[in-house]
Amino acid sequence: MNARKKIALIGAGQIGGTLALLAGLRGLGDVVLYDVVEGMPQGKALDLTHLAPVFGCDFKITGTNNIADIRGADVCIVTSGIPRKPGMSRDDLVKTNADIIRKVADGIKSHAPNAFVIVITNPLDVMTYLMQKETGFPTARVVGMAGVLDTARYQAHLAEELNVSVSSVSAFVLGGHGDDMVPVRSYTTCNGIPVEKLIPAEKLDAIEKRVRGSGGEVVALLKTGSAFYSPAASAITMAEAYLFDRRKVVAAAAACNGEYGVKGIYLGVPVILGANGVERIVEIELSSSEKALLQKSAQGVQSIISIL
Ligand code: TXD
Repeated sequence: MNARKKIALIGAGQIGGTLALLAGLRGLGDVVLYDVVEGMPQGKALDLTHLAPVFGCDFKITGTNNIADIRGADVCIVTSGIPRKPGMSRDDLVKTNADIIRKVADGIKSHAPNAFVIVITNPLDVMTYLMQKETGFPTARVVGMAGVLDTARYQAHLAEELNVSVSSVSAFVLGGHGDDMVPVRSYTTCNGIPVEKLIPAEKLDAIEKRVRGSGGEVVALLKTGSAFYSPAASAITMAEAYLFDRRKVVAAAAACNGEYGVKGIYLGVPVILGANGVERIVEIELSSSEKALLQKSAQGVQSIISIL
């Protein structure tokens, strides 16, 4: 019989707690919730331990302030850092969160050297890049979650506009996880029908503008903190693709090595996620305006890397 998988959640805040709930409900394995705040991960773990019997879920969840407890984790999902406050850009976060990522990377390298690492902390593409550099893990085992979420936001608003099921909309949002992300209209369809044939261009422009600003829209409404349900769900789908070798095609921040004319940085591109992590970056032909936007987005990521 296979041993249960171990999922380490680094950061037990809003997203970390939701990740623990979803990992438990979806039967990913046993969960370790780690945070520097004393008592909080233990409290959330105890609460979730009490939830498990309600749904008949046999997952073991522990909370800890000792990073060594992530020992031997199969998957680490990293949310440690500070979230955006209203009016703050994702890039303002760079210095504080970089120091946190360096510490956490050191812990992952020492205690979970074979883990698949999914980074969520903002600024996403840069923190994922830093995680890979600091751990020295193969690039296939370090990936950033943003594209799944940005794509889901695009799908949600397109489905709303078309008044169809979200599952009928297939879309891609590429590029960095910032205001210059690139919704790829040319590959976005409603069950194979190009959205451009169903929705007028001006309406699509407005939807894409909203998608680019969705994170900020949530921040402005919440006033304290940023989105957490949908980011957690998005990372869980990526963890499942790895743990269950789904070979799922998703948009994710991956280490580009010349694909899309981008080299040496992490950027949101279509990837196949399976048992080896990022199995492959899928290159699709983009329109010239989409190409130009992706280049601009890559330059934005590069300029934050130079702050590090
Ligand atoms: O699409 C995406 N990638 C994102 C990213 C979508 C939404 C939010 N995104 C970013 O995720 C956000 O800007 C933050 O950088 C992270 C985590 O967001 P969350 O809402 O979970 O933030 P919280 O609730 O503040 O939780 C962060 C936790 C908090 O409990 C801190 O005590 C903890 O991180 N923290 C640490 N944990 C472990 N180790 C260290 N060093 C540490 N420092 C802080």
